[in-house]
Amino acid sequence: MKTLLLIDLQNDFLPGGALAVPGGDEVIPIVNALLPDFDLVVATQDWHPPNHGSFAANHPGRAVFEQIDLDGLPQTLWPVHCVQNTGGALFAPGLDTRRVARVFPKGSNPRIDSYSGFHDNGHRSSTGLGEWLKAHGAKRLSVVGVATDYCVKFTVLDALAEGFEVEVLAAACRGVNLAEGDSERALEEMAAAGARIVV
Ligand code: VGL
Ligand code: ZN
Repeated sequence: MKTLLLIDLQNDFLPGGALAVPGGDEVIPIVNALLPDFDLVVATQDWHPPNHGSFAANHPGRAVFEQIDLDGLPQTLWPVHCVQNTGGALFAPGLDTRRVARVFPKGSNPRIDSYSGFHDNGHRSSTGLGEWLKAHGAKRLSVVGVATDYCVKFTVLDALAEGFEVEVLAAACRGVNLAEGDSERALEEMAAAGARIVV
């Protein structure tokens, strides 16, 4: 059984969006073409309330991409993005969502960010994704989406820790690359943790 995980393929992460990932739009047709190869397709959706602590705008005097401490965890400050029930949080219009069996929202607690589709960044609570996948018989996961250096990376690391066999389809992933090479380093970290990187 083959399972595909679509990570955050949302308007705000595509060119023109609030937190645009360079080339994010290029993965949409690649993902659409992959869909028929999979038995089970699941998507994550970054889904923040307007007062989310990861938004620079909610920290007077702080700028986008600065690092702060948020409830005891290091937090990169982002532009306001993927606000619940806004167009930016919607899946890319070109994405074929008909075969998505279930969507797992994440990042709804204003006090903590959630890059991984499985847990928040402090592993304080679970989205239910791991349990759901296991209940549906998934053992091997293929992962695509954005951003390679944030949500893809942390989803893959958590998936490995939960005992899934994981492959990253790198051609269908794009990164933010706040620092040059971040996506390459993220792929190396995922490989070192046991993921197979398919180029
Ligand atoms: C993401 C930064 C903030 C991602 C989400 O989808 O990689 N990155 N929120
Ligand atoms: Zn976010």
